[in-house]
Formats: sequence, structure tokens, C-alpha cells
Amino acid sequence: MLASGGPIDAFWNMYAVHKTDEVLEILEQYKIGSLSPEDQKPIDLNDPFSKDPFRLPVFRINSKKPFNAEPPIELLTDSYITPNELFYVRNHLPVPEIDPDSHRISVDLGDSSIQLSLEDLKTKFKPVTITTTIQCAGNRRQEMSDFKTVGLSWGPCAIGTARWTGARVRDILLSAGFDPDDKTIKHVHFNGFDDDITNTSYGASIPKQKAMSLDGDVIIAYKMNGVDIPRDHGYPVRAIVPGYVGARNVKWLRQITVGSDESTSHWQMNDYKAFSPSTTFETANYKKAPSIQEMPVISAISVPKPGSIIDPEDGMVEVKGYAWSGGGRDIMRVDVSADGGNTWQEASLTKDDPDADDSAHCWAWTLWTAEVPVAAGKVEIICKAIDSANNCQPEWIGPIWNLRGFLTNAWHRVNVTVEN
Ligand code: MTE
Ligand code: MO
Repeated sequence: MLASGGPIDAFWNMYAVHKTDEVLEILEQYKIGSLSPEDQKPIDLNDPFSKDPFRLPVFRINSKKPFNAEPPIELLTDSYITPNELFYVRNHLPVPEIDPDSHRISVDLGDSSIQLSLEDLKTKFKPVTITTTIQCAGNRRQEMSDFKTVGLSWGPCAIGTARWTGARVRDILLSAGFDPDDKTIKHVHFNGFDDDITNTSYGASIPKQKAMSLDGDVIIAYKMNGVDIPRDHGYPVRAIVPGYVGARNVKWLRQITVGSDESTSHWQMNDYKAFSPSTTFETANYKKAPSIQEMPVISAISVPKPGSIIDPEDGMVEVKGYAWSGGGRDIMRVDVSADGGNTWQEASLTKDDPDADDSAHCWAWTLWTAEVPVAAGKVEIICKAIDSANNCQPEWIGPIWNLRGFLTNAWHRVNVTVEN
């Protein structure tokens, strides 16, 4: 039903076991017909978003133009690797159209500069595959909005996990003649191809140590889960900065530069910064506030859905979800409670295959399931995770609330009704 009205590919990828001749034959009887070209939507050439790609109708859309959407929670944790078609989309601007043959990535170091074609990127540098979770700083913001108003109302699904293949930024910078010991250089900047009306493109920067670290795994990716990166996710190339906030993973990459300071991009300077709960729009000092880079520990419940009515088996309910921490920190434990935190069940954890990629770090999420005893009536299910540095999640939103609604990582709570 989730696929009706649109292409079914994402579902075949996720539930590949059902992609059989027998199922295709069953589906044939439900085919209404084929869409005639006249019935396809005409393109409005004055609309800067008219060339945006097609998206599955299952997305929960937070903004149409620019497109911001998350997959439904009941699908999010069905597979360890998020199918490309179901990966949340966070665009600040229209999706640019890039010709992969003529596209060049310019590496500008001040006194020297090189231009790389897609072919150069694929052939001149050792390809590596890095599995990482990317999460928007605004993931779960809705809970902060419910508490006090803030930006785009993301639920808990502005997060996804993919295997990205590309070239290490370290190798690219060194081949361009970058001196890693140059003490005046502190930041590596990425600029995108997506422009606003003033011709300012999306940009961000990360610390030099992260970009140059042998095992920082910062790459310029040209493949997402083994195929060309879809347009929404940065076709043909994007920066991947594992363990960092989504915003630094610059899509549609056109330039890499270095500098003594952070990027002057709006999204580095005046966005993606968190403040104390008492800071107001009038008192927020963007110059002083540090940029969000590494992400904190988070977890969320994907099953059961909020508001569901549950018929428990032997008084037990199965709870599922994800947990993740930034900076390459692994998830050590996830605890789940259905009695307000009096008793906790330890979840069993599903992690990535350690040999699946070229990284020594844990950049990707942990999926988990727990069997939790429940009483009949209205029940609140809670989860919380602990990462490999023993960081834990705050109990509630109050002390971490900030006017921008970033980094919502309080204990996740889902309210359900349990039948007798
Ligand atoms: N890169 C460019 N060029 N333009 C953008 O709008 N959005 C950023 C980041 N990179 C963005 C970008 C933000 S805020 C996030 S959370 C991630 O991309 C989202 O990546 P996704 O759309 O592939 O999930
Ligand atoms: Mo984001």
C-alpha cells in the first residue's frame, strides 16, 4: 500500500525476497493502466524547483520547495542499509542539474589549484567504501517544537545509513600539493553547485584534522550503495564526513578549499549552531556560538508507532528502533522501559558487518529490538542509548531545548494503548 501510486523499486530493494515472478504475476491483476504522456505533470519553467527529481509518495514531507522529507518510521529500521529511494532528503535550494562529463571539482589551495573530472576522481585515487549514518541536526525537532516553537518539523526519520564509495579527501589534498604541516590552515571547505538567487552556493567546512586524519574517512563519494548517487543526494559527487552533522556532507560538490577560518557560508556561520535554553532570537550571538560538528548519542523507537493499539503476547511487546552516536563512537547498550523508567530491558543490538567497508571506525547506526513487559491501558514506551564513551541521553527536552531546535536527543517516548 505504501508503494501505491508510485514506483515500487525502493520496496523491491528492501523486501527483495518478494521480487519473484509469482508476486509480479499477482500484482499484474491490480494494474489499472499506464500513464499517458498528456497526464504527466507539465513543467513550469519559471519555477526554480521544476527540474527537481521524482520522489516516492511515501515520504512525510516537511517542505516541498525546497524538498525536505523523511521516510515513514515503520520502514526506517526494516533494513540496516537504508534504500537510496527512502533516504531522507534535506535540500536548502533547488536540485542542480549537473552534466557528469563536463563537471569539474576544483581543489583550490591559494597558490596552487587542480581540476578533477569524475573520471580522475575514480581512477587517480584509491576507491574506498565507508558505511556511515547521516543525520540532520534537526532530526526529532518536532519534539522541541511541541515544547516551544522552532523550524522545520522533522520527526525521528531525518537519518539514514548508506555505503558510500569515493576518494579520500586526504589523498586529494595531498595530490594537489597541500602541506599538512601548514599551521596557518585550520579548516577544509566544501562548496556545492546549488545556488540561491544571489548566486551564493551551499557551503560548509570541517576542521583540518578531521579531513586529513588517516582514519577520519572523509571522502568525496561518487557512489551510494553501489550505484550512482541519486540527484537528491548529490549527483554526481558529494562530501561524506562520517560522525559529523549532516550539514557538512556537502552535496553536488564543485570546490574544495582550505583556510585559516571556517567557511563564511550562511550555513556554517548563521545556522547549525545550538544555544542555551534561555537564549532568544534577540540574544543569540552567532559569532560566538560554536558550529555543530560531531553529533551526540541518540536513539529512537520505530516500532510500535505512536498511537498504536497493541495486543501483547504473554504481556510482552516487541519494541524496535535505532541508536547512533557521532565521532565514530559505537553504541554499547540500549535500554527500554514501559513503566516510566522504573524497570529497563536491555535491547539486543544489530550492528554492521565489520568487514563490509574500509573503515576502522564505527560510523554507522545500531538497530535494536527489545521484549518489554507491558501493563494494560495507556503506556509510554521509552528508550535511551549509551555510547562507547559512556555518554547517555538527557531524560527530557527542557534542559537541551534551543531556539533552533537542534540536537534533540532526549529519551525517546512513544505513547500506545495496550489491550487487556
Ligand atoms: N549540500 C548542498 N549542496 N546543499 C544542501 O542543501 N543540505 C545539507 C547536506 N548537504 C545540503 C547539502 C544538510 S542540512 C543535510 S542534513 C544533508 O545534506 C542531507 O543529505 P541528504 O539529503 O542526502 O539526506
Ligand atoms: Mo541538515
